[in-house]
Amino acid sequence: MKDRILLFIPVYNCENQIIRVLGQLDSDIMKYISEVIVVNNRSTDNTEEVVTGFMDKHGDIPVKLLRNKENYGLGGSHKVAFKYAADNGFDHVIVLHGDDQGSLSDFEPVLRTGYYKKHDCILGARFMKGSRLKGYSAFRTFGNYIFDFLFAFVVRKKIYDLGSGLNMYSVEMLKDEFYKAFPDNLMFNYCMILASEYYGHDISFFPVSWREEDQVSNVKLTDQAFKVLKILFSYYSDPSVILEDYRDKVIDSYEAEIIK
Ligand SMILES: Nc1nc2c(ncn2[C@@H]2O[C@H](COP(=O)(O)OP(=O)(O)O)[C@@H](O)[C@H]2O)c(=O)[nH]1
Ligand SMILES: [Mg+2]
Repeated sequence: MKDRILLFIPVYNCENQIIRVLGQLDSDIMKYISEVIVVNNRSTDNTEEVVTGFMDKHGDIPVKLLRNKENYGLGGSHKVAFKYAADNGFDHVIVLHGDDQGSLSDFEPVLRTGYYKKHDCILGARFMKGSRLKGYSAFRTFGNYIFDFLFAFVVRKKIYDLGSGLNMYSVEMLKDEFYKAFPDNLMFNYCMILASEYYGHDISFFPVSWREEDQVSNVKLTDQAFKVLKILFSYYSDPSVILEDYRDKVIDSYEAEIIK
């Protein structure tokens, strides 16, 4: 039987970029994807109108628009989407950020060859042989190499990205919600890397392209760097810290309403 693959697009104030992301959903890539969910994390701009406008024009593309009950952050949006994937019988879920920094077509070989079936997660890598970066300063690239190296040391496998915006997960691996108490913010992906070592998930990196043009990054570089190091060192001294609750606010159930 054909795998059921869900494409999850997290969006937060992406009114200018989301139309380009949805424009990537051509027939070459949609032949692999059963459904697309755009998860709006309570944007304050016209992101939703742009998405519904696209849906009206392209009735043939199976897109749904969901709106989080509260602003859950990027990590929280992952929790909404992972649960949706499990509840609705999907086999795999692809994450593609809604701010048009990545290209879904970079995963076409992964999908065509069935490479995704061989691993629990395929992580898009920006800092690997074959990766292509546009609009990234040398400093930022260098910083990422250092962090990848530090994580690699702790988890004892090669790490080529701590969290790009293009990743693919097997839903089987996500079913027990080991990630439920991970941070709801942009730190979510760092914990997913540590979890891969703790739970023995089989992760594999795949080189992707990444661009920064008109996007507004919400990562505050130094602030984030310190927080990441703190989690990394505490995990290094005692891996069971991964079981702690990393959220600022405990949420029992991450819920989203289907808008359209
Ligand atoms: N910053 C931020 N991004 C969110 C949130 N919810 C969903 N997102 C989406 O998460 C993705 C990554 O966020 P971004 O700020 O661009 O981070 P960066 O690309 O890693 O610098 C984008 O597609 C956002 O639209 C949120 O609450 N805050
Ligand atoms: Mg971004």
